[in-house]
Amino acid sequence: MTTLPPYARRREVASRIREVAAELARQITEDFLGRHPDWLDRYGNQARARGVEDARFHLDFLAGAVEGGSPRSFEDYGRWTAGVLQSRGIAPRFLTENLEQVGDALQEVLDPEDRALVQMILRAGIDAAQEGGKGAERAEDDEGDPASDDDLSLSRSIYLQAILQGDKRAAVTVVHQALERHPVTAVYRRIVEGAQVDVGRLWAQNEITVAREHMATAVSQYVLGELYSRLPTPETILGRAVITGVEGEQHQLGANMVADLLEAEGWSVRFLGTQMPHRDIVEAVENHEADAVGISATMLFNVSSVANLVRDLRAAVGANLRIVVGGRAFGASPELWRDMGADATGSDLDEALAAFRDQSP
Ligand code: B12
Repeated sequence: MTTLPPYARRREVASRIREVAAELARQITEDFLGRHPDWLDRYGNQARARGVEDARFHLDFLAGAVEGGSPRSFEDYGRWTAGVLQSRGIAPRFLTENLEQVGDALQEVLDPEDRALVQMILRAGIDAAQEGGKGAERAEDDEGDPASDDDLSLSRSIYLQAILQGDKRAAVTVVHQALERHPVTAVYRRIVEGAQVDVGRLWAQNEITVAREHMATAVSQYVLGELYSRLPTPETILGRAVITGVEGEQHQLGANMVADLLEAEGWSVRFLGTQMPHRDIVEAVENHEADAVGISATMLFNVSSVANLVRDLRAAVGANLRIVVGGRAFGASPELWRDMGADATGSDLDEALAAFRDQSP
């Protein structure tokens, strides 16, 4: 087992991988198509464009896993990618071949002392990909639905059907009915979040189109607005917070939930959405005179963007600002929040709220 180098070193290696990623993705794809000329016959120029895109994705995710020091996150990536490709008719052996190419190409450009770390993390992904995506589905299922036989599970599946049909009224009715019997955090997490995870799984398995996924998410976004209007408005202010995504991150529903529930607890919250230039985030934190900032990232390749924002906030506002980071990107790298200088993390709504209350572990 390779011992992990310190975070600062891992960040440098990740940054080196990102620096060469565009060029390596092109080289790897040319080399792959040279070995498999039939792909050009079958997919035409798309083969090249898609190949470069995929190889770039492998490299960007690998950089995220290296920065996080987390073989498990690249293992998840290997399993997930194998599943996505398999459901589109591409066998896992092509993925493992592609990932082996990534390893070979990186050997040439990395310092000798960094190669073992990168190979160890890459290997976790290759081994998982070899299993052919088995288990990817289960991991997603478990994530959103700890108990499967209660009425919240039933609400989740009715809600899922409603959002897949683009039926706002039905979706709103399901959550309103559930609110009569369950706490609001359970409704957010078990119904809205659970169904969004289902939508992701259906997209990954090629069972719904991107358009359908967008429509379903637009309905959930609307439902969050509806739920917001039903949240309590406490009179005492617990503190002031800014919640935001980072540059490069497009997922914002999770951060939106955290922002709304913090507000319901008594925080004065400004929610910035995502894809904001970091200097504007820093300015918003200063203008709101925030005591705390919540930073959300879903994609593993955005963890360095979160680290950059933490650094910029510390430089501008100082050590007293409470910085809480979270989102799916942190799921398989349990120590990363600490490494990047944040004060706390939380993997779900309850943990997120506790992290702002300064009760995190
Ligand atoms: C909707 C969606 C999109 C939408 C997002 C729109 C929007 N307005 O948010 C769009 C279309 C933009 C999108 C794009 C992409 N997506 Co997408 N997307 C999803 C989907 C289906 C739902 C996301 C969601 O709403 N989840 C529900 C929320 C509530 O959950 P959450 O974000 O995890 O938040 C919770 C916790 O993480 C935590 N939390 C969140 N933020 C914070 C912050 C703090 C401070 C704390 C403490 C806690 C915390 O609390 C929340 C509540 O419990 C997911 C499936 C999934 N499993 O989530 C895929 C998913 C995340 N996407 C995926 C992919 C691959 C992509 C794309 C790469 C697709 C592509 N080829 O273009 C791009 C990447 C874009 C980018 N650069 O960011 C994959 C990621 C797989 C992987 N291995 O990483 C997923 C898992 C789908 C799948 N099963 O394959 N996506």
